[in-house]
Order: sequence, then structure tokens, then C-alpha cells
Amino acid sequence: SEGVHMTFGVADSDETLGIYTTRPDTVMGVTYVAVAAEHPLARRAAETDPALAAFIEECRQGGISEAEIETMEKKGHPLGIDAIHPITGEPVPIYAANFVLIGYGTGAVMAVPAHDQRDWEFAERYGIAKRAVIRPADAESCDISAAALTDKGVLFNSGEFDGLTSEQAFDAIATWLGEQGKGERTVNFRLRDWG
Ligand code: WMP
Repeated sequence: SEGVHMTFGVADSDETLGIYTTRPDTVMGVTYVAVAAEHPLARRAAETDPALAAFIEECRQGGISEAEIETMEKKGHPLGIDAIHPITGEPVPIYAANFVLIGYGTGAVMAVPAHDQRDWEFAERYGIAKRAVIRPADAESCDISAAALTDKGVLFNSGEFDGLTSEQAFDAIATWLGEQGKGERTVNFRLRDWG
């Protein structure tokens, strides 16, 4: 798929955390970052966190198929480390999650519970904030009380990107990130792309 690679900071360190997304238009709705159980940041945090280490052990990612990923119960565990949002500079918590694949993209995702259904369910389970930033063109806002709004639309709650369509925002945000050295357009292929 065509998307954007984006670089988050890591709080209290000069490290960075890369993510891959096909919905950069939703970036202002990011309320947490989810990494694969095998992600280096998760492994390192687990060295001093037995509960996290146990969660990582429980995620037998190596042997499951993408189909299983789609249907299995989505579970996660906080790393106790924050990522820094590339545009707003705000800290957002990093979770290890059993449905993030280490072998796809960067093995980490920017989570947008308002606009991705999997993230919505995860945020509901762990009490993480949801932040709506995409509305239908013919509405003032959107209702995400029962489910995520995954359709493309018009940006709001998105600062300088307010009023752009999802398509316009894809370009504007990719350009903005490129100028700041915090991201670029990229393509990632999954097995399913070959049908
Ligand atoms: C996506 C497309 C159209 C309409 C709605 C959507 C939402 O599901 C959605 C998806 C994402 C809303 C918001 C976001 C923020 O980032 B997402 O882009 O989650 C990333 C996603 C890519 C899509 O890649 P694909 O189409 O090639 O599968 O998948 C999520 N992702 C990235 N790396 C991942 C991953 N999921 C699991 N493991 C990884 N390693």
C-alpha cells in the first residue's frame, strides 16, 4: 500500500520511533503508539518490567497468520515510555500490542482510535483517549461513541490542516513532515497485495 513513514521521538531520550501509515490524514488523532511484542523498545522495557516480559512471552506472534491476527482478541501492555508526536510535540503512551506485526512496515503503528476500528477497541479496553479529527463533508463533527469512523472526509481538530479533505491532507502532511525531516511517502507490500 502507499503511505507515509513517520518518525516519532521517544521521551527522555534522543531515540526515534518510526511508524508506517496509509492514513496520514488522521495523524492529529493519534493518542498512542503500538509496537509489536518483538519490537526492540518493548524488549528493552521488558528487562525491568516482569509483567511486560510476561505479556511479550504470551504474544506468540511468530507462528500466527494474518487471518488469525484479524480475528484474535486484541491485547496490549504499556511500555512505561512515551513517544513524542512529530507535529504537536505532545507525549503519547507506547503500548506493546499482540496484533502489530514485527515484519510489516516498521513493526510499529500510530494508533488512531477514532478512525481505525482495531485501535478503537484497544483504546476502549485500556481506557485510552479517542480523538476525532475526520468528519463527513456534510457534517460538523462525527460520532465515535459506538465505533470508529473509518471513511475519508474533511479534517477538523487538526490545527493548520483543518478543512482539508483526507486526500489533500495526505499530501499536505507528507510534505510538512518531509520539510521537517520527520517523514516521507513510502510504499509497503503485504502478502494480501498479491491477492
Ligand atoms: C485504513 C485505510 C482506509 C480506511 C481506514 C483505515 C484505518 O484502518 C486506519 C489505518 C491506519 C486508520 C488510521 C491508521 C493509522 O495507521 B494505519 O495505517 O494503521 C496502519 C495502517 C496500515 C495499513 O497498511 P496496509 O493497508 O498495507 O495493511 O496498517 C497499519 N499497520 C502499519 N504497520 C503495521 C500495521 N498493522 C499491523 N502491523 C504492522 N506492522
